Amino acid sequence: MPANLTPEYYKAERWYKSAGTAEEKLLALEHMLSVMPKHKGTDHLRADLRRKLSKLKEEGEKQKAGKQVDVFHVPRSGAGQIVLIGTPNSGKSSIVAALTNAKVNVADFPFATGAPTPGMVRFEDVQLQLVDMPPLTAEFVAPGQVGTYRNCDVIGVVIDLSGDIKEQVEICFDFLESRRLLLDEQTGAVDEGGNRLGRKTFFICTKSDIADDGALEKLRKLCRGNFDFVEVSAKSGSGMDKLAKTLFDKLEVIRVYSKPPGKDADMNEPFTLPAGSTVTDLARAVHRILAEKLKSARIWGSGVYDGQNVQLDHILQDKDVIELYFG
Ligand SMILES: Nc1nc2c(ncn2[C@@H]2O[C@H](COP(=O)(O)OP(=O)(O)OP(=O)(O)O)[C@@H](O)[C@H]2O)c(=O)[nH]1
Ligand SMILES: [Mg+2]
Repeated sequence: MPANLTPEYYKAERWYKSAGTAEEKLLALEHMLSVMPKHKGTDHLRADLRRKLSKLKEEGEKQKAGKQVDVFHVPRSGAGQIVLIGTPNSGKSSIVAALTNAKVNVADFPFATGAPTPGMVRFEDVQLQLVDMPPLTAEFVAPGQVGTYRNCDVIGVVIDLSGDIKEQVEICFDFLESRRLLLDEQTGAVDEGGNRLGRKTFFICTKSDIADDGALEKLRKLCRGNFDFVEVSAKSGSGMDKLAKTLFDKLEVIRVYSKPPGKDADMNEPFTLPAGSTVTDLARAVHRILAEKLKSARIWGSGVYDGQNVQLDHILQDKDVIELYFG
């Protein structure tokens, strides 16, 4: 009986074949099983995939003891991590060079960047991590590359507005969709353990200095879903301040300044916390053990009186100054 496999299944199969790590292979296999039509024609294939899956799980348990170095794993730093994606020569390294001190390779030939390269972007009083990446093409994605995206907070899709916009969009969407990295209406994208697979995504539209009029509009029309677009030029520097702000906004973090009782707050070193964090969350960030002894807090900031006493479950706002009292 024919298996009659769907395009979604073949997409998942490509994800499996290009996966560079056991974790990613496992996710891909689980997805292949979940999108495979269930009928007699697929019985054998299903059994085969289940076997592969349990073998991978067994091997994973064994390997946990001695982990290998993974060049695609970029340890996080600062208030959050944004990783760039794009086709060759789209201008990824130029953006990282413009916003950070990282030593990246900008060149007018493709595949100039061979490994993830992080740099720190300063936005007001916080540091954000921006990661340059090797390019994607329709034919080639470095094994393991998906791991960098899976691990980040936000994905920035870099599109060269002076290039073939349709082709770039197709290549980037194909990669992100097939690896379940997009957050869209269908993908609350979670794996079987309930872990989130998708990442927030937005578009950085570059080379605006040499793009045709209407290039950005063309890009907007090609992108299915609800995305933000920031237009920049690494050559002229236009749009770079807005991009730094967008990187901060996309991370959805707040800055909070801790104030010792009776003294001024240290306004140079904010704590960064996920938006929606409470006074207790801040106390945990300040000192995990002391947090249990937190008794009360006073806040200077938006929506409160100066020095107002607040409950421990009070939700903090960006730029609040807080005095914590421990018992
Ligand atoms: N005119 C113009 N040229 C740009 C701009 N940004 C990048 N370039 C040029 O485009 C070429 C490629 O830039 P890179 O930043 O190296 O591109 P990349 O995406 O990192 O390339 P790969 O590492 O190969 O993926 C270089 O010659 C840059 O000088 C821009 O905003 N305007
Ligand atoms: Mg590069």
